[in-house]
Amino acid sequence: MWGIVVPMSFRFLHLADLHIETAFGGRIETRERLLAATREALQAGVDLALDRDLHAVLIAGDAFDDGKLTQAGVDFLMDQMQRLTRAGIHVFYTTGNHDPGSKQGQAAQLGFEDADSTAGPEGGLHLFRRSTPKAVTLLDDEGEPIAMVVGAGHSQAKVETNLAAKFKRPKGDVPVVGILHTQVESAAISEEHANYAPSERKDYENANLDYWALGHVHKRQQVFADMPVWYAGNLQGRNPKEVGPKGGLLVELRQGEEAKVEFVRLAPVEWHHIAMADLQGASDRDTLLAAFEVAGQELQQTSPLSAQDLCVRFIPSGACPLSALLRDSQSRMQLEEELQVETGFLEVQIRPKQLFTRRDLSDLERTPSVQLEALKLIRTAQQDDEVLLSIAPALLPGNLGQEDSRENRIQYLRARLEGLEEELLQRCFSGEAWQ
Ligand SMILES: [Mn+2]
Repeated sequence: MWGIVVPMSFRFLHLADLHIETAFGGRIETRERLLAATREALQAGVDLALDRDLHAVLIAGDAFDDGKLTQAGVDFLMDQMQRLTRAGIHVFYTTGNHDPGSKQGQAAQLGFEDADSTAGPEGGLHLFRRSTPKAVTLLDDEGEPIAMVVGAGHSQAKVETNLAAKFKRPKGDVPVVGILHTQVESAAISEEHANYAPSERKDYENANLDYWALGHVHKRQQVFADMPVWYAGNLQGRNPKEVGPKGGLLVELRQGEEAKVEFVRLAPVEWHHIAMADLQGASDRDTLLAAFEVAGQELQQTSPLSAQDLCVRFIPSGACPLSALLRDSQSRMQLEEELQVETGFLEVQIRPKQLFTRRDLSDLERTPSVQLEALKLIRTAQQDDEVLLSIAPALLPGNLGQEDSRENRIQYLRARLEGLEEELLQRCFSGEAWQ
């Protein structure tokens, strides 16, 4: 409506952990495809930024692995950056543990400028490589502020100080975005990443920003349900652990409103896990192969990607008459090759997990093994309190305290043994006892 000024929104793409040109596992074909895929994913992100006419692209660290980026990689990266700046799109790049910002490091030599306090309407490449946060105000054609981006970088490879704690909301009535490579200690799968620049909930509460573009943990997630703190995850899954669609977060911020965050799929290749828990009927090799193929087809039908862009890890578990075949690395490799040809997937892996062949208990009785003896001992201890107490150490680490009565000790010890019988049985059944 005329006369009402709608506050301008700040629109950007949040990317992180590009790891362009890093080594991968898998077949040679898979490695080559993934190498190209990391580049294609970035290119797709740049295409999207141009297409949507965004204000900025934020790269939250680990754009590459320092010392491993070839000249071709540098050229590619900078070509993409220049496509953005030519279109008036700013790039804010903060350094991480893999691409630290020391003078000798590659990040400092790419051609980015150390972040200044303002950025005009023409596009620019802004680098945060020092541990003290710096605020950049983005200005529109009229010189009016649109938003502020506050960033700090890793100045060397192993930053152990909390960088997030140094962030403060700058004054002004435009949206403020923080960009940082950090290990938020409570984030999902954070235990799989090195604890660099560790941060915690209260840092984000104190800073009170409108959005945090984080990098480091490769799993995409909103870190706190009640705060706009996000990991974009890595851009392209590079190994079997990095499953599912990968890409970036498209963010729209309006002063006084909640951030609008939308995931955009950019990775051209995806890793998937397929759990195969129902293989009891697979008593011959052909039936087994067919079961894998059917599961593969189901994945294919739900994925927009073509078979040659899917890397699949099958995880057979539970009872299966052919568990020995699947557990033997040589025959498993042959199965993987056949499945790869049959399905057309880029990569096929089979990784059994707690797979066993069901046998009669009487089978166990006939074959002496240490597992069987342990099984018997546990059964006795479960039934006979004296035996249970006799095998327990005098000092128990549990929180028994003043409650250290006979009754409580027994209860505590029983709880410790729970599930152990099942585990041993499985080991006996899986044939481990005889190998
Ligand atoms: Mn990292």
